[in-house]
Amino acid sequence: MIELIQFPWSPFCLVQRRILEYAGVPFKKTNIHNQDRSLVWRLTRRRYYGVPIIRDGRAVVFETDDHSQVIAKYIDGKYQLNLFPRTFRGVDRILWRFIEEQVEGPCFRLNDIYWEDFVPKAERLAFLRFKERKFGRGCLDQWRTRQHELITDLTQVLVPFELMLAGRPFLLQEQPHFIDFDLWGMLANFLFTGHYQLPALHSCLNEWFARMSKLKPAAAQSEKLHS
Ligand SMILES: N[C@@H](CCC(=O)N[C@@H](CS)C(=O)NCC(=O)O)C(=O)O
Repeated sequence: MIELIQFPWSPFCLVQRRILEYAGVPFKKTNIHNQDRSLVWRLTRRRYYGVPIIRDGRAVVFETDDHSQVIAKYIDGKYQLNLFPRTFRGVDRILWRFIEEQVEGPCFRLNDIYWEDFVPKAERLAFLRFKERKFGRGCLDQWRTRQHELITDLTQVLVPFELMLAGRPFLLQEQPHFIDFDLWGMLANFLFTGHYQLPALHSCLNEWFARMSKLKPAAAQSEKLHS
């Protein structure tokens, strides 16, 4: 059984969790502590400390750079999900960079404003220190002060996706593409604590998000198509 090693709120982990759910196979989720990456470090033979990673029997799969998508491609190949069709090769890379930079930026900051909701007490010191070392002292308070501005930024950055969804059920085609899962993960991170809703004016995006959240496993869908 595949094991997903993760933080439950991480946008990148949410992407892989949703793909595994879509694959319709049983998988195990192992949550690690933000400040204790020893399991990841050990499994990757001291080559990686980020999350997510997956373990599948003797194989341990992890990203090789910020935009490599090694894990998603591994799951895609193993379960024949066709999430990276040839038609969009190249275009998909531009899109996932945009999603993981421009969309992820406001999403994780808006989620982190409520960090005390999801970081256990014992891990808060390490979490705060990690954030402040990476984004500067007082960053979480600054994001709280800028909350409305960040929501406006997010609304703006989602416009292209709303337009893409005006004419089809998923972002690029009639079936979900990796890009759908990638955007879903960023937005699921934004919505993680339950303090927000997706911008109401993006009605197609709201419908798409609900569709993506209850997507039936790929195998069940193709059985339906061929029955
Ligand atoms: N592009 C990577 C990004 C993964 C990533 O940034 N993970 C964060 C958690 S959300 C992490 O573990 N970063 C390293 C660290 O926190 O030290 C992916 O898609 O998996």
